[in-house]
Amino acid sequence: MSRVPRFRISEDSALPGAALEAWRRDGLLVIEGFVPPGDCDALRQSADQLVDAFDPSEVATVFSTHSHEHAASEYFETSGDKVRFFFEENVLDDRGLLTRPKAVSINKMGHAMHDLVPAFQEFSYHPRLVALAEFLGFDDALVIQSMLIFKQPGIGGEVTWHQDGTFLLTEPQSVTGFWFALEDADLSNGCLWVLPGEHHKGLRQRFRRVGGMLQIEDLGAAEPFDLRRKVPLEVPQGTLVVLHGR
Ligand SMILES: O=C(O)CCC(=O)C(=O)O
Repeated sequence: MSRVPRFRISEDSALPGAALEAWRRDGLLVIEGFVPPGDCDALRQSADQLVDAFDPSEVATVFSTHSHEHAASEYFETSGDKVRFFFEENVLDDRGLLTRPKAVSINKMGHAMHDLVPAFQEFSYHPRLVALAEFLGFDDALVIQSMLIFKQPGIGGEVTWHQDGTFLLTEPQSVTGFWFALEDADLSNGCLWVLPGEHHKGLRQRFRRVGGMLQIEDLGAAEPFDLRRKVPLEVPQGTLVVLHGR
């Protein structure tokens, strides 16, 4: 198993040159201690308040007027400028009603907390992130989507191997993921797994609308993921993992 290097920012938000080399070589950059514990906790507290205020019957209304597949697709597709809640598989019945308490049914929240919720806005546009985007050489970086991923105990589908560029395709391909550990993440609670260097092989799939429905389309050329090199990324709270879109 290859070892993924870890870095820390200095007090003035700087990183060593070796971090840039790692980013280019591996297509990922692990920065421990990037977010102070208090900022992680504040974000989780804000998320808890959003969950408390969320009325799951809003989802049932969407689901009651469409087929399940159509409703799920529309609910997802129109969430880019909203704060919506997405459930784990098999927690909604045929009418879109929850079969267990909402707080332990949510898979993720998305996709515009960075523009709509003050604590997320402060977190997402923090000067240390601006400094990092400059360090990585991003030109005119924009925050286009935010997600908070819950890892519910005892329930939940696997997040399969993917490239974020499949879902957020731009010309030229430029999407970059900033994944923050809001609590310690390890093998027992659903840490990330990564394939260092795999981004050199190009984008494999694209998410697009076919016949009114979103589908995955193979882009052809690229070879399959080399899963022999997969690495679990166990990281402490406050770690940032920057992920190349390919
Ligand atoms: O489940 C996770 O933490 C990773 C999610 C992810 O890879 C993604 O949303 O693109």
